[in-house]
Amino acid sequence: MNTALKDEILEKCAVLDIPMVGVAPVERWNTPLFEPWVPEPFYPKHIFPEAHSVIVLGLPVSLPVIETTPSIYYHELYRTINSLLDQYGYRLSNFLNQKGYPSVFVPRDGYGDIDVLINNPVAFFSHKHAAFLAGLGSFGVNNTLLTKEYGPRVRFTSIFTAAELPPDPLLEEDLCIRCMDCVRQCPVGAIDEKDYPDGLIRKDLCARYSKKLCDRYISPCGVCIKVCPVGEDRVLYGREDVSVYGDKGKDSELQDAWGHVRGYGGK
Ligand code: B12
Repeated sequence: MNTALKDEILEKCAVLDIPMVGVAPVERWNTPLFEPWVPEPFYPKHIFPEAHSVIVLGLPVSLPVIETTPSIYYHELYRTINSLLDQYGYRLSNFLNQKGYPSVFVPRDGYGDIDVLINNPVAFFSHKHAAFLAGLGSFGVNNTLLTKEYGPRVRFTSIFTAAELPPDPLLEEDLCIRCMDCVRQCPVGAIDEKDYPDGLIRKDLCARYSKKLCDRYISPCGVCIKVCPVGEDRVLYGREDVSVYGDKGKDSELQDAWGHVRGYGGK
């Protein structure tokens, strides 16, 4: 195990202001931790046979911005985070290549257009499973990976590397509190009350709604990650009270601010 190299990677990530980094050995995909599990062609080793470890990076989605969703504000933030994830993945894989460890990064999404996902809502590699196996979080009823730091308001990318890096332990805690706010507030009723993966979301409904928002320049939706009460980011922004997203919050000054933002930049 190359501990010195992992320290270098962590140092590099700290310099780049990447707050979440985890490492999963590729063997972790071989032992399904629940059913259904990702099929074998989606395993890192199947995609990049040289891989020994998967490094997962996470960048937060700023809570006050996603609170305005659907909006041009969240749309632009989403694009910025996506671009940074791809750039950091590319830079880190090149850094490892230069040190003599064959490495490649996987784009943070990996689809041509939302139309593709309406018919086939799957990418060639799942970052949320990678993040789970790298110990960054646990699955929520909303089908996303919840983290202690940002709840589900974090986007991921993964780097496959031949380097044998010390793994991070899986998170033992179950972070989802099953409040069902994501189920109640999903604008298209796509989320099932059952735990993941017994309750898989209605991806067709979610993707079709995203397509509608896309036509208005204000995709994606993200309500299910906005309303989730989990995450230390809520303490930073003083947003522990999630009732502000429901009917109770109708008259708050935050609602005025969100309404204002939503009035511009999209159609
Ligand atoms: C396709 C996709 C979508 C689709 C389908 C979502 C879904 N739940 O699968 C749509 C358009 C609906 C969507 C919506 C959203 N997405 Co999206 N999406 C993706 C994408 C590109 C691929 C995910 C994928 O392949 N899923 C399919 C499988 C892996 O997921 P699954 O169905 O839960 O898998 C179970 C079973 O189906 C089975 N299985 C797994 N793989 C396969 C494959 C096959 C063929 C079969 C039959 C079965 C199977 O095993 C799993 C259980 O162990 C990823 C980026 C990436 N490359 O990982 C982002 C990603 C999952 N999305 C993300 C986000 C944030 C969102 C949204 C909040 C929108 C937004 N950005 O604001 C919503 C949330 C929807 C929700 N509540 O799940 C984040 C999640 C971050 C997190 N914290 O978990 C990701 C990881 C993007 C990123 N780089 O961070 N998304």
